[in-house]
Amino acid sequence: MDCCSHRRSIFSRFFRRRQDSAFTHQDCTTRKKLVLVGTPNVGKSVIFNRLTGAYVTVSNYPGTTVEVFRGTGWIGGELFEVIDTPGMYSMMPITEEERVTRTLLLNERPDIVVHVADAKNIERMLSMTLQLKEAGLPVMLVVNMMDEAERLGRKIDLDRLSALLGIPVVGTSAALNRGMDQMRKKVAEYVKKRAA
Ligand SMILES: Nc1nc2c(ncn2[C@@H]2O[C@H](COP(=O)(O)OP(=O)(O)OP(=O)(O)O)[C@@H](O)[C@H]2O)c(=O)[nH]1
Ligand SMILES: [Mg+2]
Repeated sequence: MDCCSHRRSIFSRFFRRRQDSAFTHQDCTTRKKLVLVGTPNVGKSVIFNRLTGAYVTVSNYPGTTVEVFRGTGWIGGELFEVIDTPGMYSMMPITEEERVTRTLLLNERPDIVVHVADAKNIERMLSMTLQLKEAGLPVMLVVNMMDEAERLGRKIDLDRLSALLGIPVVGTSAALNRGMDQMRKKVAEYVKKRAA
């Protein structure tokens, strides 16, 4: 049994469509890995749904009751495995969910870690960005819910934030499908640059 046959069997159970047979073992071995992290309620799952197609699997992280969602999507001409993690407040875990997210980040060797933050509370979110960076992870910051921040009259200088943090930063309103193309572009650029 190769690494994708379990996934294929789940797919064929739920999606009896011809496309399923197009999912090959090669896709599993060549695709890049993107992990979405951030505190609860910042829009990780909305972004996950925008990035992935219909074929999403959910499984308990080994040895736990915590659910992890995995899907695939094309970004910049490359196939990515996209992983949606449970919300966490810090890299120093307290809850089982936080422990799972931390373990997953350290074990899965992601090509990119996308820290999703709430634009309305951006100051409080940046300590996690720094923790992810200090852990040596390839992190990019997505400042989501820009629509709500704008409604509150808040302005965020994303270029300056990027320069100060030394990582790519992009603003999105995922629920409105705003900024998603720019996010995909920055993800692709970052992953290509790291691989070069
Ligand atoms: N206004 C606005 N609402 C958003 C945006 N993105 C997500 N939301 C809403 O925010 C809520 C939380 O979104 P989720 O995607 O479930 O958040 P999450 O980070 O996955 O939350 P956990 O799984 O609990 O960690 C939902 O009601 C979304 O519709 C956005 O850009 N703008
Ligand atoms: Mg979620």
